[in-house]
This record gives sequence, structure tokens and C-alpha cells, in this order.
Amino acid sequence: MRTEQPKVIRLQDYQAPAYLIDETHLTFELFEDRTLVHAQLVMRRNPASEGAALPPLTLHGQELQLQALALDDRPLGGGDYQLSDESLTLQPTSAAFVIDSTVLIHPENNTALEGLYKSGKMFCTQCEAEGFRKITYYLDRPDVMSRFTTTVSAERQRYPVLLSNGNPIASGEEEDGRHWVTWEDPFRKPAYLFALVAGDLWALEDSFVTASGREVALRIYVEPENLDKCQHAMGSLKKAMRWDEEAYGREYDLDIFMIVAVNDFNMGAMENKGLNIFNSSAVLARAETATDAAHQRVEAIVAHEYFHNWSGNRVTCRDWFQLSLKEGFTVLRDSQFSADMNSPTVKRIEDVAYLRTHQFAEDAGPMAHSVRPESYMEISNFYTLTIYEKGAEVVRMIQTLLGAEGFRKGSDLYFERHDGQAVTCDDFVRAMEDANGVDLTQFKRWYSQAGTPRLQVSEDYDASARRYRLTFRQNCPATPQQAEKLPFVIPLALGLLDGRGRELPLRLEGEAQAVSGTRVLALTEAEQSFVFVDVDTRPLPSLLRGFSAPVKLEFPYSRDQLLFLMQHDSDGFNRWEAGQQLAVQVLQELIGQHRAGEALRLDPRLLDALRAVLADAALDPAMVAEVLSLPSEAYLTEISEVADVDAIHAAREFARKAIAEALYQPLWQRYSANRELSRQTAYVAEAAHFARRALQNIALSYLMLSERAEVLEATVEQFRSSDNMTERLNALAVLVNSPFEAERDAALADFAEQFRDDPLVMDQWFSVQAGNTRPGGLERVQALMRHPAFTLKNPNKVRALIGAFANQNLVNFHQGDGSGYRFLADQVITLNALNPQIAARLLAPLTRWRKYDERRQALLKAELERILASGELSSDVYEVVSKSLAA
Ligand code: B3K
Ligand code: ZN
Repeated sequence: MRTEQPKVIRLQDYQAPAYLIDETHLTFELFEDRTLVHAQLVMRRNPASEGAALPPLTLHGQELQLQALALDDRPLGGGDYQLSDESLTLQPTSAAFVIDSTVLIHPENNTALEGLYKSGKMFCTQCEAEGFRKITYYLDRPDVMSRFTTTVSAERQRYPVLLSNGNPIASGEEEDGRHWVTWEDPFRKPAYLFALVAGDLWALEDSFVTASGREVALRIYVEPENLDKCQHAMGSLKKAMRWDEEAYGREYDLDIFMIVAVNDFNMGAMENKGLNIFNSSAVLARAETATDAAHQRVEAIVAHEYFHNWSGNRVTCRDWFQLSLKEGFTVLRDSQFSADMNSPTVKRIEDVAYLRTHQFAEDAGPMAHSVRPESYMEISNFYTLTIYEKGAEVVRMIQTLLGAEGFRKGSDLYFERHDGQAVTCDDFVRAMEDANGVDLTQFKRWYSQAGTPRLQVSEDYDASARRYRLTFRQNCPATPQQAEKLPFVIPLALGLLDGRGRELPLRLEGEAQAVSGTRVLALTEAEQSFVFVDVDTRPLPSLLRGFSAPVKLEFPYSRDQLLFLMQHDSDGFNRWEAGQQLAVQVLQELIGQHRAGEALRLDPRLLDALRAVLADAALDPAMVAEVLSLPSEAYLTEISEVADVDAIHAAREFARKAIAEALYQPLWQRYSANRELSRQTAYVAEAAHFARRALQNIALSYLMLSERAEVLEATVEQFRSSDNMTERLNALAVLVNSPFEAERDAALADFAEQFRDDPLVMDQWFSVQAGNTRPGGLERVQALMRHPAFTLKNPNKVRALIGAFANQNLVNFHQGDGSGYRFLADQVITLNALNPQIAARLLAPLTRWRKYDERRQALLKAELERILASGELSSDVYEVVSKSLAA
């Protein structure tokens, strides 16, 4: 049992550092059984810090074995400094001084994958947020920015490539087959952006000429067998570099930009200055081994990390409470980029579906926090959907309120004003205000108040006065530590449709002129009405177009009105949204029938709507696929007061089967036509082809529910003869979820045989099986954990098998006897010792206990208690478990 609770760190306690580090000179001597790190820190008192006397200097440091320490070349002995588990403290004797330290560390035993560690045969680093302190004694905080030089020395044979941030300035040979390289980064940076890589790596090379005509060398380093999987990432990088010049006026600043792919990585990727380190799953992609979704993910993550060069590196965070300053903004930037490269409407649909399912759940759970949190125990736990996804929505709302041009003026001012600084969310908002002459004081509540606001809308039409009134009521539920909330500024984009589906001109009471098309109302009060005048017929409102704010909208649409919006709304996002809301209503009715023990009866209007969409040859096939995708079980859970897992699953499967039967012909027609096209054309990783294959694949998954022989035959054919992973994996998933055991087993065996040497493809093989909702899910997952390709030490494997099971196979995970919960808790306990960050993330499904019936609540809480009592917990796991039990 943990005896000491981790400390709570609070935003209100922020203090500027007492000392600064102007220069950091590092030397790494890498060996198989140890690494020596020499650090020379050129330091001085921070002129901004107060007091006459020199305060003691406390450097962060964890798991370091101190070998030598000197102050201004004077060796220090044991009495000259104090060491604790987390720090080294000494007393400077002058305002400017140099510290030299040598520490011994063990990257070869580092399974937490934070600091310097080994992934397979290579050395690599992950320093954000507080990993640098596991490398050397330092002021490991983002507001301490320093100029770095780094020398890496290692055995040449095993580690021919030695990389760090910036430009290589010297290299040489040593005795005993060792060599060294020195890198210099001309930009000041916080330690979290430091990176080092050593390995036997090959590079795909290219170059890019910036808008001002500078040539930048581009290199993607991978293990030799992966060199043929880097083209897509390289193409994405060049598109991102161009896009950032055009959309934000941001140019790249070093002569070289490097990406390194590593297999063992806790997150997607890391934006280290000039040397991005990536999870191999976020770089490697080619038709035969990666799906369309994987290709799009690579494009988005390459762009995201590249965009950080400005939003994060050139302008960084003052402290970790400001994390969303770089993450929310950068997610917005990458989503705008992806929208421009692909279909903006489809991108928005994907983002909103993700936000509403997962971030809204976080906002309603025990770990709910604001976009700029007030406190944390372990910062690693705050790389959340709220910081990233909701943070992006907050910046997006600023753009909606200011307009594209005003927003660009604001971002230009922000980058210009704060280049080279470590700043706060307030500084970002202030730049937006100053560039536009507006006051965003009330808007800033989005940064400080947690929770998802509800927005209830009612209407009133007065035919004789030709007036239409919309009344908005907003309220936000209490979240931990925040009982009361003040009204938010909610940008509400809307239009009004007449009886034939045409947009009505919009004139508010008191305005001289009508506006045509969408307009944005800024809601600022708990309750507020807007009156539109000159309205000749009762309109149908299209509200929250493009999901203009992250709120839960409530308007009492009838199913016929939703059908009407699906057909006529000029806003593509809202057409999809009307279909989703219709499906939600229909599914909730089925859930009710199931719970009441009644026979299930599907509202035929849903079938009619989907039939019309399938028949619409003019509609983007990606949109057809999106409309055909019923709201997920996870989303249906999120919007339930108390989620009945079994009823949700039964209702949704019933609806899917009914759709498959009723629309068999049009589904078959669209499937066959697209499969034929796939057969005739080579794979292309572009939006139009993603769209076509998305429709083909969802059609196939419906068709298989009919269990007809011709579908089985088509699926097996697609599995065997497609030239790309998108079609092959979908066929495999369809077989895995089908009753055709012989074909399923044969396909699984074939696939494993063909791809056993490709870990990323084997991840997909694990995931497909983890997601199989047929009975016996837990036993299948337990058996797969014994497969030779599985290991708990690789985060991708943990996510692919255990994460997919707990998050995507709800009916198996939530089995009434609690066996799924017990299994997950066991994995969390094991991982707590190996990799605390992954353990804490894996826990999330257990923290949502409030959503379920009393029996499941008790079972979930019992597992949280068991984790708490299991021994010494990492601060990561302790924080999540203790907050979940307290809430
Ligand atoms: N900034 C990194 C996150 C690293 C988190 C480490 N616990 C990835 C990104 O958002 O770009
Ligand atoms: Zn990021």
C-alpha cells in the first residue's frame, strides 16, 4: 500500500524560476549496460526573481546516480549539496556560475519509456512532460529555456546513426570502435523538447524549399526493413510545411528536419525541436500494410508535430497548466489541414463524433477538468481529450467569433509578440483581443470551467406578427471541485429553412437588413431570446451548424423534421447530424422495448432515410458511409443516464440487421460497384478513394448480417485478393464477427502467417479479434495474450488488444459477472510497475462506474479498490484511482 500521497501541484502556486540556464552542454556515453551523462549548465540568477540574497538552487532529478558534481570547476563533496529522490539542492555563491555533473543511468532497464530508453536495438528519448529529469539534474520546467549542444558517443557498429536536436557540427572516431557526433541547436528551448536517438537506422531523404527560398533537408529514419513505408509520411510532411506557410504564414527555421520511427512509444509522436520522434504506427504506411484510416492518421500526426514547431516550440508554455495552449491550438491546426487535404465535412463529422463520445464522457466523469486545469498530481494524466480535443474546440470558437481574417490577425500577433517566449493561455487570448479590438473576458470561462454545457432551445412562431422567437437556456452540470458555473459565450451558427427546404433570409428585431444563409449568434446569458422578423411561414431551425460549440443541444425535433433536415439542410454537417439524431431516437425506442421485454420494432422511417441516401449518386460516398454508420454503443452509453449495456447492444444489432435485410439490394449494388473499381485500380491514398472504400466496407459489414452465401463468398474473395490492407482488414473483421467459423479461422491463420514479421499489422490482427462482440470475448483476449507476438512491454500491443477490448467491445467487457473488470484491473496492476503512463490510461473504463447499474457499479468500484490496495502505486495510477473513488 502506498504510504505517501503524491503532492498536489497548483496553478496558483506558480513562481518564476529563481535561476536560468543560458547554455546546456551535454555528453552521452552510451553502453549496453549503462549510460553516462555529463551536463555542463551555464547559469545565472533570474533578474525577474526577487530578494537580495542568493536563494538555494534545486535541480530536478529522478533515478540518477550522481558520479561527480562541480560548481565553477570546484568539485563538490557530500556536504556541499543535498540529494533526495527527486532533487539535488546546492547553494550558489555568485549570481552567475557553471555547474558540471556526471550521472549514471540505465536506459536498458527503462520500461516506463520516459527519459532515455531502449526501443529494440535503438536508444531514444521521450522528455515531455518531465522526462528530462531522468536524464540529468536540471531545471526541468518549460519556462527555463536554454541553448543546447549535445555530443553522443557510442559503438559505431551497433549505432552508426547518432542524432540530436539542431544541426550536426562535428564528429569523430574513438578507440575501441566507438564514434561520436556533436549537435548544436541554435534555438533556445525547454528541456522537454530535447531528443537523442542512436541506432542502425536508414533514412528516406528529400528536401523542401521554404517560401523565402531556403532549402531544408528532410529525413525520415527507420529500421532498414521499413524504408519502403515512409513515402506517405514524407509526402504529408511536405504538404504540411507548405500549408503552414499559406494558412498561418509560418516557415520552418532549421536547415534540417528529421523524423525517427520507434516501435515502443507511449503516445503517437513527439515534436522535439528538429528531431520529431514517432511511434512507428504514426509514420509507417503503405497500401499493403496500412489501412486508409492509418494513412490519414499518419498525415494528421506528421502535420500535428510539424505545426508544433511554431505552436509549442517557438512559442512554448510557461507551465504545464497551459498545456492546451500548444495542444488545443495545434489540434485545431492539424484538423484544418486535414480538412483542406480531404473532405472538410467528413473531417468535421469524425472529429465531432469522437469528441461527443469520448471527451463528453471525460467531462462527465471523475477526472473532469477544465481546459486549463487548476491542479494535478501527475501531469502525464493531463494529456487528455479535454486538453487536446476540447482545447481545439475552444480555439475554433474564437475563430468562429472573430471570423477567419480576424483570427489570422490574432495568430500573427501571437506568434510575433511571443516568439522565443514561454507564455500562458491568457497571452494567447490577449493577442486575439488586441488584434481585433474585442473583449474575450467572459469567453475565457471556457478555459477555467469544466463540464459540457447543455443548451436547451425552444421556439415560438407568431404568424400574424411574422415573428419567430428562439429562446436558449444554458446550464453546465457540476464537476469535481466546481459546483457552480457561470454562463459561457456560445457561438451558435444557425439557419432557418422554409417548408420547401430553402434558406430564409435572417433579420433580427432591430436590424436594418436581412442576412442570407448561416449566421452566428453569440449567446452570453443563462437564458436569452432572439427574435427574427419578416418570417412569412413557420420555419424549421437548423441549429449549431458545423457543431459551432462543444455543447449538448436539445431541441424537440420530430422524426419527420429530422428527415426533412437530412434532405434539405444546406449545412452538410447538420444533414449528417439530423440522421444521427433520428437514429438516436429510433435506437432509444428499441432500447426501451428491449428493457420492457417487448418485441423490437424498427421505425421504418429510418430505413426510408437510409434508402434515399444510398440511392443518391450525387452524394460524396464518404458521406453515405457516415450516414450509414449508426451512433456507436459508446455514444449511446454516453447519452444514457444509466447505460444498459446489453439493451444497447441488442437494440443496435437489431437495427443493423433490419437495415441489412431491408436494404440488401442497394447495399449489394454499391458494394459490388465499388469492389469492382477497387479491383480495377491500383491503391491510391487520396480522399476520393478513401471515400469509395469506406462505403464499400460499411456496405459489406451490413451485408454479412444477412448471412447469405454470396456475401460470404464475396468477403472471402475480398480478403484473399485485395492489394491493400483497407479491404483485406475489413473483410477479416467481417469474417471474425460472422458465424462462419471455418472461414474465419482460416482467414485469421492466413493473415497471421503472412504478416507475422510486421508488428504494426499484427496489432491490427489483435484489435480485430479484441473487438469481436460474439460471446466469449474475454477468453479470446486472454488466449491472445499468450500469443508470441503479444507483449505487455509494447504500448501498441497493449492498446491493440486490451485497450480495444475494454473500449470497443462493450458487451463483452461489461459482462455481468465482472470478469472483464477483474481482467482489466489485473493488467493495470501489472503495468503499474512496468509503465505507469500506459497503466493509468488503460484504467479509464473503470473510472466510468457512474454510468452503470448498481451491481456493475459495485463491481467496478471493487476493482478500483483492489488496485488501490495492490502495493506501491505510481503517481499516475494513484491519481486516477483515488479521484475515481472520491467522486
Ligand atoms: N506533445 C506530445 C505529447 C507528449 C506527452 C507525453 N506524456 C505529443 C503531441 O501532442 O504532439
Ligand atoms: Zn501535440
